[in-house]
Amino acid sequence: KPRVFSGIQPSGGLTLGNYLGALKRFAMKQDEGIETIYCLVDLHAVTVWQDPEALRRQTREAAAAFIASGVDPQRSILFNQSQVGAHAELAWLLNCVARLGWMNRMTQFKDKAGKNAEKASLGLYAYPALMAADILLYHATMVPVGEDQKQHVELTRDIAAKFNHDFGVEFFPAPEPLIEGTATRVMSLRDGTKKMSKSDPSDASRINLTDDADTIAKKIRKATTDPAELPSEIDGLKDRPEARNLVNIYAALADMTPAQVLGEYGGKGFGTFKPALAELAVEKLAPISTEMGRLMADPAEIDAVLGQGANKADAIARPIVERTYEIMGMVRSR
Ligand code: AQP
Repeated sequence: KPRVFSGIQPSGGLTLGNYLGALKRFAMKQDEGIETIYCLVDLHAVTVWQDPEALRRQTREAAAAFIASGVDPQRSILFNQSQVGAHAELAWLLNCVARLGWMNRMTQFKDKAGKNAEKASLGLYAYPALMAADILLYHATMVPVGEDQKQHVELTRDIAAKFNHDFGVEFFPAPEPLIEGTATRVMSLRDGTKKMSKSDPSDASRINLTDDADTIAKKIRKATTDPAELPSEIDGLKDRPEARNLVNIYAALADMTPAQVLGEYGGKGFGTFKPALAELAVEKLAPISTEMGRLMADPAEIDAVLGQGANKADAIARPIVERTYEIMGMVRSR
């Protein structure tokens, strides 16, 4: 039976990249009638330092962003990871299945640890094994993610296969990464070769879901671009990462293909295209930030939603982690 699992770290305010690469598609999967489980991965967030008060606020804000983007807690399971203990339990078991050689190939660790990897937390190194646990704990078959997470889903497949092979079982199904649409990798507004990221020190590099209309318009107006006009064919975007990024963002927001966008704006300059993009972005994002503001006014209600989601998640996860202990030979007697 198809089952979708995906997550987002509440490690800062969410960006347009998170919205187009993840949240918008999460709501679409739910609306296709597939069973959907969505998690605010707070255990992943603390692999780098998080101020405790900020983490609490960001977790609630991320929950509000999910709901405002169309994830309905009645139809999807929405919860924060640390409230379902089985995530950490299965992660430990999978730490003992994953191989150091596999972990050493993970590019996200290299990117996030930077030059001084000795100073990175052990948790940051083990991050992909925790992510494998998140997915396998629900026997999820589909994982909608942005392009940056593809390698981790592939590692999850390797961990599942090794577990099944080592214990001679067909227990964990191999999940498929779902990387769909024109916004699988939204780039920084300041540098078309870098991913738009909530942890980028430059606020001008990203659009936050909580930015007001003026801020959104200003950031798009100031986005780095070359001086040429937009081409009429996709091929013309090949060596123009900044132009390509803005066209892809427009396409994803408008539910068009990049070719359709160029059909409309090919031959026009950024003086025309940027204001049109800003208007479209404000039109699509303003209702989300308004709804987030409304939900954030009642944090107790958000906490209640996350608690109910955690109960539903636990009902699926607990038997699967128990079975994993049994398969591995641990005595279960209570
Ligand atoms: N720029 C992006 N374009 C498309 N998809 C993106 N995602 C993130 N950035 C982009 C997708 O959002 C989901 C949640 O990501 P995450 O918050 O768990 O971690 P991340 O990928 O590390 O995202 P950030 O924003 O870059 O966070 P920081 O700065 O904290 O590392 C994933 O599906 C991701 O692909």
